[in-house]
This record gives sequence, structure tokens and C-alpha cells, in this order.
Amino acid sequence: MFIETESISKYNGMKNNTDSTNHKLKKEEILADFRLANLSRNLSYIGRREVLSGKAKFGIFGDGKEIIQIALAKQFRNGDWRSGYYRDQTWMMAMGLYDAVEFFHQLYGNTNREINPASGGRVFNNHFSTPNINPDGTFRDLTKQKNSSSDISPTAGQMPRLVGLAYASKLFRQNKELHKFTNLSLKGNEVAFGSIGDASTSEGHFWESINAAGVLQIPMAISVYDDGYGISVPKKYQTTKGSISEVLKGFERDEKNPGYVIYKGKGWDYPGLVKLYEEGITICRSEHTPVLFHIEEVTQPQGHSTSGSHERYKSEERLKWEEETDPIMKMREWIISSRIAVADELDKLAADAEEEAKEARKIGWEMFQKPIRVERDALVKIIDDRKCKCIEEVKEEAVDKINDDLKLVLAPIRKDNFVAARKILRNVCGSCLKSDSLKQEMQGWLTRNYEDAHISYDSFLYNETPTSVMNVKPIAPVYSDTSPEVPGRQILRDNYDKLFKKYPLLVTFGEDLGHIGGVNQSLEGLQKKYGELRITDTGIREATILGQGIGLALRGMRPIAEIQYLDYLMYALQILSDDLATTHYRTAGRMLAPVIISTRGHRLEGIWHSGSPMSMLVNSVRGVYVCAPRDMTRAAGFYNTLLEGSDPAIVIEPLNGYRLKEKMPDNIGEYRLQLGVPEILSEGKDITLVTYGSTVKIAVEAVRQLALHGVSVELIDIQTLVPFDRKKIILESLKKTNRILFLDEDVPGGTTAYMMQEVLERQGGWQFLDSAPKTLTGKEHRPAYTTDGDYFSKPSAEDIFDTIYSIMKEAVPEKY
Ligand SMILES: Cc1ncc(C[n+]2csc(CCOP(=O)(O)OP(=O)(O)O)c2C)c(N)n1
Ligand SMILES: [Mg+2]
Repeated sequence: MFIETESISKYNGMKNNTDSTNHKLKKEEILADFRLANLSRNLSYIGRREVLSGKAKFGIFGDGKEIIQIALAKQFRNGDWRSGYYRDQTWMMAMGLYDAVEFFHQLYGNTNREINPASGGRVFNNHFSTPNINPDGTFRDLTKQKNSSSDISPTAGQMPRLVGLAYASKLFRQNKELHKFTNLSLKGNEVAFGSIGDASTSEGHFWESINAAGVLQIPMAISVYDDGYGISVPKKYQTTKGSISEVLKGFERDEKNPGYVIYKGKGWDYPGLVKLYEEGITICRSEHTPVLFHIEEVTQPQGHSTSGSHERYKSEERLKWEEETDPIMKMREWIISSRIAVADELDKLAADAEEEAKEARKIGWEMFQKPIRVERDALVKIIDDRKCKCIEEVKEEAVDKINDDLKLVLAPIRKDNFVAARKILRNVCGSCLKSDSLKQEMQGWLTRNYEDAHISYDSFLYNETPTSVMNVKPIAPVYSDTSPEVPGRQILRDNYDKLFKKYPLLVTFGEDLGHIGGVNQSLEGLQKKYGELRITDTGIREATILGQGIGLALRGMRPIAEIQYLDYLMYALQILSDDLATTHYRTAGRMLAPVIISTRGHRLEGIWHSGSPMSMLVNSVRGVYVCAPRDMTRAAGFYNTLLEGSDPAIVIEPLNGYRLKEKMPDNIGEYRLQLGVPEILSEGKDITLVTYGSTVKIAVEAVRQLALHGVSVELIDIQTLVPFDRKKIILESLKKTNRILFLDEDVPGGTTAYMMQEVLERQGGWQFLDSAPKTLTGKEHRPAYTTDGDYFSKPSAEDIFDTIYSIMKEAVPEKY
């Protein structure tokens, strides 16, 4: 049986190929959709109850959005990509990427990566992902699977990445050299689907992304689920004119200009939505035109999340309207009135779906609890079976009490087991025989289970596969008598030239880097040579420049996203920290986004051009490597290494180094610098001076001056802040000098404090100190303008001289 769908509710009479759209729905398909909607709804209902009864910590669900997502999923093909948010459970189920049992694995936070693959329990429920890499770190065949990037909770945080996912299709289509990468894309025919709530469209990221996609003309299909609220705040406080499609009208394409195609649909109109999405996605896919679907009349039957109830802020009238407009009820009415099925048939399907949801809960709960109980039983058995009784009765009683209490916990979590074990251990006396040692058994239990907890919660911050950049073999730069001295920018340029030749998937984009080859000319002439698709100017939009990088990297390309100055990376910091830095971690190792961020900083003058907010980076982007090369030879060496591995990283080129002359290595484009290996720039015996980046030059001068006054300084350039000195080279130096100064131009308590902690605490350097360890940093205020502003805001060679001299004077007053 075939049923013609009803006409669509199309917005603003855009010209498009409506005539070719003729979606036919079979009865079986409609009934399967109806059953799925019911299944999903029941999961939402049960999910909320699980949280309110204390079995799960928090829950956010897709109730009210079921029908939209079922219609949307029909257009999603293998190779396509999703970047959505926490409402998308039905969509994921409709694509076969999520099921009822997994729904509960996510809700309980099951850490088993096999059965809860999207995040291994690391993020809230209904946050999805699919793997883009194999266990060995190589890219999967992304064209043979439906792909979902990994969701994050910050509202609109999915938007910048969505731009990148869609932009990849443009590159794969327009750059013929890429057509051979058939495991990544089939000539760019893939659509990047996005979803967002009505209130989240208030965010800057939304507007920046919408504009970027309109400029780029990429196959981005974004659905706005307009349920009228962002938690409790209604639309009138969120959106001008209270309608996102209304305010976006200026973005629509017309006869003269490319732009968007914008549709309006109703969240309960099953046949209308099916047709709407078919039409819109056809345009999006074939013409690479961005399309926006504004889906109105959407409900939220259970309110926002388990953290509150919507009765607190929705009027009686609104609540009544939501009940009457329930999309599943509306679909049921449509099926009956269209004589596709009778009520009994539908009721049976609904009952069947409810049963499946209930059964899934039981299975999910059992699978969550079982390993925790096994872990607890092993612990309890150790205590129950102990042969050794402690002579101190108080301690014996304490052990028994903790053990008995643990046995009584009805639904244990791992924390219960660990708290009990660690408290018991405190009370175990040392008088037992070694063979009966309760202490040893307890420690064994803890070690075993901590290893497991480590895998569950503490792994995959960085790429742990063979493609990790840590496995890239270093190659030293080679020089000969004929190696010329050239300005630093030329080293970068010639290095890029080799890299663009070597890696067809390499692209770079940013402000001013295409036509003029970068504000510092480090890509001079290369756009002409490699084309606009590979070296590309962008608008001033740091967050989406980074998002572009993330989307491209997820799809197997090798993007270098350029942020013009380090100070302006702050515009992208949220995406950098929340999205890129957590990608590998939050997917429990299933996704890699090897974006290289190229920027430049340090030693310019003025509040917004001084470029050294390094602790801001080091402390907010763990998960991304941070390279701070002192010159362009080192910077190029890092790019070369990073492109051989698959990790995200930032390279901060030293701003004052573009014109300074450096010797051009004969093996430009080939040599590679290891990450996490400091370089000793001058050997010394009195004190170790640790720094990085542009400050190295000032330190070199200070070391020269100090030598004239009889102080011998060992100067170490750490080269990368993360990873930090993997070979403990600084510790070895400290063992020799017994004194140390950490230097940079960040704020006090910033990156110098980080370096100090690494060396003194982690490496154990405190044991070798004969003088108090010191830091020398920039001032607390942002650096002032002009050379004098710089001199009085940041450490100078004189400051370094005086600080080190005073340390020496205090240590050896008779000599200094
Ligand atoms: C940046 C940021 N600010 C605030 C929040 C808290 N928050 C979570 S969901 C939400 C409302 C989102 O509403 P909407 O976009 O309409 O989506 P809906 O939940 O209604 O589907 C808010 C304010 C957040 N997650 N991220
Ligand atoms: Mg909303």
C-alpha cells in the first residue's frame, strides 16, 4: 500500500524543485515509525522515573521531538554526519545507531565501552557519537556508516563543528585530487545535519555558524526544534520577533545571491515533515546549499530535564495546548483518519513498545549493577573470610561495621565499594602473618579495581593508539656549509610548500592567510600554487575557524586552523576547551580530531597584542598538545611531527621571529621535533633557568650577562608545555645545579607555577634544592603598549639578571 503525503508547509515561497519530490510511504514504514515514536516516548517516561527514584543521576530526554526526528532520519544516508544535541534520541534510534537498552546504559553511566560506546559513561545521557577511527587509530570507512559527531552539553556548542563537517563535503566535491579518498567521502555528496533548540539560537555561536555556512555555501542542514522555551525562559526573551525563521529571512537565497533555503514545519505533522525533509535535503545534497528547518509547534511533555518540572513556569493554557498537540497522538489521529490502520492495531503497537522499554530498563539496570556487585562481593569476601583478627578490638569492630553497612547498600555504586575498602584499610593492623595479610589482600583488591577505574574514567585524554604523535620518530634538522640564513618566515613558507606537496588532505584557512599569504607572509605565494581550496581566507570568526577544523579533522582531513594572534584564540577558547580538547576523552577513545591550530604570540606590545595568556591555555585545553617553539625552525619541526601523527595540537609561533634570520635546514619539510623533550641551550653549574618561546631570546642575553659576573646558568627551553619534559631533563639539571628559576611572560601563578609543580612535585625535584625555587613572570596586569610598556610589564634581561644574581648572593654571600 502506498500513501501520498500531504503538501508541505513551506516557508516564503522559495524557488526549488518541489515538483520532483514525491515521497511515498508504505504502511509498514508508517507503523514502524509509530511504534518507534512510542518506544522512544516510553523510554523518556521511564528515564525520568529512574532519576526521580534515585537510580540515575540526571536525565534529559527527547519527548515531544519524536516525529520530527523520524522524518529527518529518513534522509540520512551512509557517509552523512550529525552534529546535534541531547534531544536526538529518536533520530539516533531511527538510524539504527541507538537502542532501548543503550538508552539505559547512557542513563546509568555504564562505563563498559563495548555496550555503552558513545561515551563510555563519561557524559550525560543522550549524548551520542559514532567512531571515526579503528582501534589502531586509522580512519574507518566513513562512507559506509552513518556518522554522528560527539555531542557536548554547552548550548550551540555543536554549531561551529557542524560548519566544518559540511565544509568537508565542499572540499571533497570541488577538489578533484580528493576524489580518490573514497573511504572518507564520495565526491562530497554527504550532508551535515544539525539540530538545535529554539533558545540556543540566541548564542553567538549560532549566528557565527549560520553566517559562515551561508558564505561558504556548504551542505549544512540545520533543524531548530522550537518548543518555545529554553528551560523556563520563553521565546520572547530569546529571539527577535519570537521567530528564528522570521529573523533569518535576510539569509535566504534569491535570484542574485546564494544563501539559505528556509523551511517551516510543524512538529506533529508526520507526512508534512517527511516531505519537507525530503525536499530540503535533496536541495542541500545536490546544490550544496545550506538549509534551515524551523520546526514549530513542538512540545516538551515532561519539561526540560529531571532537574525541574515545567508546571512551575508554563501556564495552564500552554500545558493544555501541549497535551492536545502531542505529536504521537497527532500521528495516531492521522493514521486512523487516513485509513492506514485502525485504533486496535495502533494500540497494540503502542503496548508492544511500552513493553520493550520496560524490558530494556530491566536489562540495562542489571548490566549496570552486575559488575559493581561482583566487585563488592569480592571485597566483602576478603573481609568475611579473613583469618587474622586484629588485637585492637575497636579496629575489628570498625572493620565489621563498614563491611556490614556495605552489604546493606541496595543499589551500590563503585564509590560505595571504594570508600568502604579505603576506610577498612585504615583500620587493618599490621600484626597479621604475611600469608594471612588482610592488608595485602585489600591492597590487591584496590590495585585491581583502581586499574579498572583508571580505564573507565582516566584514559584516552590523548591518543593512545599507534597513530599517537608520541610514536613519531624524530629527524634532526640537517645543515651544511651552504645552508643559507633566511628570515624565519621563509623557513615556514618553504616548509609549508613541502607539506602541501606531501599531504593531499592538508588544508589551512584563517584570516588573511590566503591571498596575501598570512599577516607575516609565512604562506606567501602558496595559494597561487596550491589553490584556494587548500589555502583559504576566512571571515573574522575564530570560533567557527576552529569548528571548521574540528569538522574537517573528524572527516579525515588534515586541517591547520589559523588563529591570527594568540590573544584572539579566546574567541575560540570555548570550542577549543569544550569540544576539541574533550573529543577523544568523551568518546572513550573512539573519535580523533587531529586539528592543528597555528597561531602566534608573545612579546608584542599592548593589552590585546602581547600574546602570552599561556596558563589560560595550559589549564583549559588538556587533551590538546601545546607547543611553544622559540623560533621558526622549531615551529616547522613541530608541524612536521604533528602531521605524521593524529593528535590535536596548538603551535604558537614566536611573533618576533618572522624577520629574524635562521639557518635554513637542508631537509626542510622532513625533519621532525619530538614533543615533550626540552633542549639544553647552554650548560651551567650554578642554577637552572627554565623557559620557553620568545622569552628564550631574553634569557640567552641574561645568561651572557650573568656569565660576565661569574654565574654559570644552565638554560633549558622546554619547547612544549604539554606534554611537559617527558624525559626529566630538567630534573637531571637540577640535580647538578640545586637551584632553579622558572621564567615566562604569563601572569604570576600562571604557567611558571605549572612548570614548578611539574618539576618539584611530579619529577621530585624538591629533594635537590639548595635554594628556594623561584618564578619570574610578567606583571599581574595585562601588558601595556610601547617598548616601555613592555619593559615594565614583562620580564627583561635585567630582571632575569637581578633575580638570578640575588639567588646566588643569598646562597653564596661571600662570592656575590
Ligand atoms: C552555554 C550554556 N549555557 C547554559 C546551559 C544550560 N542549559 C542547558 S539546556 C538550556 C536550554 C536550551 O533550550 P533550547 O535550546 O530551546 O533547547 P531545548 O532544551 O528546549 O530543547 C540551558 C539554558 C548550557 N547547557 N550551556
Ligand atoms: Mg527549547
